[in-house]
Amino acid sequence: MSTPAFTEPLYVGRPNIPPLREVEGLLGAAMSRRWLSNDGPLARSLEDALADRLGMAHCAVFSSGTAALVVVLRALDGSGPVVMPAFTFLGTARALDWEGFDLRFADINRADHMLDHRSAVSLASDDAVLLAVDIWGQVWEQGESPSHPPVVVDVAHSLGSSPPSGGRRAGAAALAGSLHATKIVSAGEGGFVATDDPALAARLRSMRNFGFSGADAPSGPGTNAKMSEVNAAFGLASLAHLDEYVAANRANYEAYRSVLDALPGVRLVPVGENSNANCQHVVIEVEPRMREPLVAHLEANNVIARRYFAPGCHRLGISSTVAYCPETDHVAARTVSLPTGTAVSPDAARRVGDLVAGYVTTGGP
Ligand code: T4K
Repeated sequence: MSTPAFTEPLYVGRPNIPPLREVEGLLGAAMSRRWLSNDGPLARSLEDALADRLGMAHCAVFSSGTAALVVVLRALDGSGPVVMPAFTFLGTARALDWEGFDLRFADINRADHMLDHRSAVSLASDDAVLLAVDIWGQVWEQGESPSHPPVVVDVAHSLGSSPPSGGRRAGAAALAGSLHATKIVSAGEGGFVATDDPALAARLRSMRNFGFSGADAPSGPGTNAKMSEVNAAFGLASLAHLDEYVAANRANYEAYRSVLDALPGVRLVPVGENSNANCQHVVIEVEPRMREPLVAHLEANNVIARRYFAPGCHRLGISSTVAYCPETDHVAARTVSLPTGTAVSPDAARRVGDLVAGYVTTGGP
């Protein structure tokens, strides 16, 4: 067997790591205070910093992005269906199904992999909530569609991105995100919901804390979805470096683009063409017959690529509604996610691009 191109594995989703002394400083203060969870000062500071960054009036942090999504959909009090794209992390569909939500899967646009407005609206009854997704770090915008239900946007991929036109996105009831280890800003595990609605923010805070609205004051339904101060310390230190992480991702995107742009047999999803996108994911499409051998070829060279997001959520057998999502099927059969983030240098990205280009142009297997 020939020598792999990389001596150490390159992963998709390698965490961005803030300086240890910054985490230590925050953690040390929490330890001195002997306050480790339940709406602690670090969690509150993280909420203020996230609200500021997202341009929203309120933010509540959670134990995970999935918990944030579940709680905000409960807090919106929708008894109707949740319409969501078939092409997203299947964990979201699994968790919402587990919680008893009636899911309807809408199709996506082939060009950018984002939720197709028309498909979503065609599935939405008057009592529905629309869960859109900022896939790969792009920003989903509501557009001019007149009859939208309330919109929650899953911003797990897009912290640090803004709409192509600049400014602030309009119209969403809430933005729900993830601070998982694999995200651009990490708390190890964590999530958040940002909203301009003070009543919704109060419900979110109560629901993540067993339904308490104050000490010994039960007020309604709830669970334990709180973020600890340990996670908040890591999240705060990490958030302070968001702009550096975006710059590293963008440099890697440009390195990949210099090799893969306009290459026959490969389509680089043009996430970075919006100069306001964080480029958290670098994704290519190849012919379905090429995908498995290409992933195996990369792996043999210590490049651990991923098949995000295959299969489409409509193929998991969890919706009562039969979903026809041909664009999702088309895309999910072709995508390969490539390593990026601060653990990958632009030079390494270029070399990974060369591996892809060399394999595809020689016709693969
Ligand atoms: N919405 C969207 C659009 C999402 O993508 C996600 C999560 C969510 C919502 C839900 O948010 P959370 O509830 O997770 O906060 C991973 C992540 O676990 C998941 O957070 C993420 N999306 C999804 C895209 O990727 P897996 O099952 O692929 O994880 P795993 O263990 O295979 O790790 C992914 C890669 O990251 C590996 O190649 C290794 C690397 N890695 C991972 C960890 C945890 C590291 O290098 N270091 C690490 O510490 O789901």
